[in-house]
Amino acid sequence: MIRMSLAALLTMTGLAAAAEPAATVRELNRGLVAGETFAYDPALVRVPVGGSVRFEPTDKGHNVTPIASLWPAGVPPLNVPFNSEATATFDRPGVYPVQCTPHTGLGMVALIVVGDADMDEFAAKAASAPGLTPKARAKLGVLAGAAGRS
Ligand SMILES: [Cu+2]
Repeated sequence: MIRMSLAALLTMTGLAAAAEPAATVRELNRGLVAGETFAYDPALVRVPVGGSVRFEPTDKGHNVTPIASLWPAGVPPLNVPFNSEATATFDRPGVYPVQCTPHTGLGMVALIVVGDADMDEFAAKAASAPGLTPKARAKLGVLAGAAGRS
């Protein structure tokens, strides 16, 4: 019931549900890196244009929201409510940074890279974008660097 209504919601916002997710991002209370708390796993996802990402509330108390100052212009925001599973499809190339509302200050952010994207340009924007906590900004820089090398 929840999944159906959420799928309808995502379709309304232009992010349609997909049957075959290209990637799954788990929401965790403990990151895979020693000492890291509250993390998406993986925090860096690459999908082709038209690819989809499934968000899985492995641990409770997390959500997925856009980092507004870095979200691609003209693309409806992606919002996955707390403790909800959702699949979003990305139809336009670009870099889509997301955060967990209560844990962005602890660096709970992720990057979804769709198609070919200029990671140097994104990293430069992230370095000066307003409204980012220091840990979120630092992690976005690391993720953008990793994406640029892959
Ligand atoms: Cu969280």
